[in-house]
Amino acid sequence: LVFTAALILLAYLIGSVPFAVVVSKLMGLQDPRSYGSKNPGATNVLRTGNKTAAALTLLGDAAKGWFAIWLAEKLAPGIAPAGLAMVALAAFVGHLYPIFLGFKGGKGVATALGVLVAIQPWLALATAATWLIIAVFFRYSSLASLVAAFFAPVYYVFGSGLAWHAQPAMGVALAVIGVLLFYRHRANITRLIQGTESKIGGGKKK
Ligand code: NKO
Repeated sequence: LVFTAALILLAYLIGSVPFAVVVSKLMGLQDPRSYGSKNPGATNVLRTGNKTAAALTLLGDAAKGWFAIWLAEKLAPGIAPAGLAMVALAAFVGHLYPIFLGFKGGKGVATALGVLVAIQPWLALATAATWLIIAVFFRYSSLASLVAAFFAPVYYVFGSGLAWHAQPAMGVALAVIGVLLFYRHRANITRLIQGTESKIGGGKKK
């Protein structure tokens, strides 16, 4: 149990590494917390026009979610489903409230994707496809994230028995991740309703 707690803490620390800030610093770009939505995330880094930096941010933030779970399974092969669900949640929470940024982090979309990849690659693919479809049709990154976050737990539960066996604890963790993701997008939700949300590739508010 102490070991599981240590793995949860480790997952939180891994999730806390803010790739938007790290990548921007390494590439000599402005701190993403100073422009656009002020969010340290791939979408906001894209607002600099630097697609490579945005892609690296997405990759890094997703990789850490995947890595936290992979590492926990590696270090504790027999970890209980509830323990692993806590590890998944901890990595996600690390991105939202990172100790390295004074607990002011991102919105968790890329990190949640990484978590899904570790839990169930097909689930991750279905969720990412959902994100992409909404993004292509509506051009709002935030809207795509919200729709994907709603469907991820739904897919997880309803896909159970078809392609995987859903663990109740992990289902709860995904639902909590979805709720937190919505909570972190509340300013985006307001902007979407008001029609002032910025579109992907738009650069600035319409
Ligand atoms: O700057 O407030 P902003 O407009 O930047 O940003 C809103 C945006 C923040 O998220 C990001 C990350 C973008 C990642 C894009 C690829 C996502 C692929 C689909 C993953 C969905 C996972 C949700 C699972 C929840 C359980 O939203």
